[in-house]
Amino acid sequence: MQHLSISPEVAAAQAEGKAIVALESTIISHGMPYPKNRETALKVEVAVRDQGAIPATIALMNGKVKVGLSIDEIEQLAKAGTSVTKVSRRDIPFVLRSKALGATTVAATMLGAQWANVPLFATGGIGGVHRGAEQTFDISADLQELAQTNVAVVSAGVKSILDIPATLEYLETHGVPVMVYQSDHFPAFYTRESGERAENKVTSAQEIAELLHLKWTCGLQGGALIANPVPEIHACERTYIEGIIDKAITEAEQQHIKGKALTPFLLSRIEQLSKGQSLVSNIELVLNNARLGAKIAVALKRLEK
Ligand code: PSU
Ligand code: MN
Repeated sequence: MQHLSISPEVAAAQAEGKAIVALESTIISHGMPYPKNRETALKVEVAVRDQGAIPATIALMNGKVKVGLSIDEIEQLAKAGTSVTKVSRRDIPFVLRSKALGATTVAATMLGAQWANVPLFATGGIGGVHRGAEQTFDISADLQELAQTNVAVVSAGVKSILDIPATLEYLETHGVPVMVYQSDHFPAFYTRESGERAENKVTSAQEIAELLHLKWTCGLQGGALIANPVPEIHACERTYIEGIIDKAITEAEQQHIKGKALTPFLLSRIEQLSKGQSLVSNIELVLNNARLGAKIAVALKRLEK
């Protein structure tokens, strides 16, 4: 891909056969407030390194898809916040042409990772089928990307700003493997349970890597979703956070917020309404996902060799 710019560190890691973990940038610009977003993005990179892998945060800059950002570039994204363009698959050509700063969603980060031959990506939460999608048709492009791009995504499940059963049905229809790490319950981001059961429980990073390797050596196109429940001590109380999510959704409806603005609106309202309590869970689950992601990336590299 001629519009790709791989950082020297990531390029060296590739040449040496080291494991790499892709990381998204919309979570920095639109997912958390400054300066917690900057602090978290940098901590996530350290968590990946501690497990023996190299972090590759992805964003659009100066007409390139950049894989591997410097501390200054992360700072720039964190400070600019929601003034940065949120880039999903459809937005890539526009932002490359304008050379604007673009923060990649799960979908666009998966594409950047695939172009750079990085099969593993860790984040907080993915987009999915929104509640009321039977009326609005609001289904995140992240799900379609999981169906077609060969990158596995580690997330803490799906926030209940979304219709979780419908999201799981969509993934099933599109042949996306969903595995839940060390739990019988599909997690709902802030909480370890969503009411949906885990159809495929996995117990180790090695097992996950073997499943991914099998999928791809069979020539099965597309990604996989690895759901990693938030650690118990950092989980939110379910009825409390559900109440806040319902309130945020009602406000979004009243203010006619839709399209690409909806998810960032809900994320920031949940954070405000919970007086920062949800942010603590959010940060901890992202770090937890980075650690698991790095372990899987290391195990995958070993299988490839
Ligand atoms: N969900 C979260 N945190 C996030 C996002 C979703 O819990 O930061 C971001 C991700 O970048 C995801 C995007 O890919 O929102 C989905 O946006 P949309 O629903 O507009 O597709
Ligand atoms: Mn949408």
